[in-house]
Amino acid sequence: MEEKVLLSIANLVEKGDVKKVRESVELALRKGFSAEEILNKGFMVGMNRVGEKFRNGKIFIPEVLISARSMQAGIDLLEPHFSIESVKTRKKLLIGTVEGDLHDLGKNIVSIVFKGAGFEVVDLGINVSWQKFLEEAEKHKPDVIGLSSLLTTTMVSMKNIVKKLKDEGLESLVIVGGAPVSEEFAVEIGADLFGSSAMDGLEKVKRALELV
Ligand code: B12
Repeated sequence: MEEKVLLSIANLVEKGDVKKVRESVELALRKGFSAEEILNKGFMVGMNRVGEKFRNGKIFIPEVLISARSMQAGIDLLEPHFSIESVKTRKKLLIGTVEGDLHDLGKNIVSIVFKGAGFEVVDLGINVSWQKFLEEAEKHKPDVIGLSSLLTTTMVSMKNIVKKLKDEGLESLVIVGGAPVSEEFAVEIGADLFGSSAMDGLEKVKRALELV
């Protein structure tokens, strides 16, 4: 029963009602639900339903965009609620969605979760080429580089970017994620880590950097 508010967030994301999504997120936070619960049991449930309807041809791109906009509005409200941890050494994450791919909600969540854990985050946005990743990595010298891909077609870009970064001999850890990406794929393309979610990615990075 107490989870009703999370179910209603899922329904509102599905409908794409920005105003009501914001109101319900605020209500859920007041009721004591964590940002992680709101994300996983609210937003993700709603967005997966949207993905399913889209795949079955029941809705089209404009509806998906409307839902995505309402979810982003909710994510913005969650940002201050991802716990701020004081990490002794301030580490840096460089992140972007790979070339050819315009999906950014997952990447945005990864960014705020890492910020919440005390990382400095440089977000390169969407559709980021290997040249841009390389140029920015040389400029910022990040401890970690995060790549996001939501399309099976852009997993090829991901593979190419990892290769270029590794060929260049950069010392940054490379972590990959996104719905079609798997642990096996990460190993196959030579990435150092795979995150099935923003939280999973954070845990793995913290362990690799010996922050825990
Ligand atoms: C929203 C959406 C869109 C929106 C994106 C808006 C935006 N601002 O992002 C719009 C309408 C633009 C869109 C467009 C398209 N889309 Co789309 N889209 C989706 C949808 C419904 C949701 C994706 C999403 O945001 N999920 C919520 C986020 C939070 O989840 P997530 O990204 O998976 O992220 C989590 C983890 O994966 C992980 N993660 C993600 N990245 C990273 C990175 C790192 C480093 C780490 C550690 C973790 C991590 O952490 C996150 C949470 O903790 C999915 C269906 C689905 N269920 O995934 C389809 C989907 C991805 N889209 C699809 C398709 C086909 C398209 C289009 C090609 C459609 C078309 N014909 O034009 C275009 C492609 C445009 C392009 N070039 O990119 C297909 C892909 C099929 C495939 N296997 O390739 C899907 C699966 C829909 C479907 N069922 O068919 N889409």
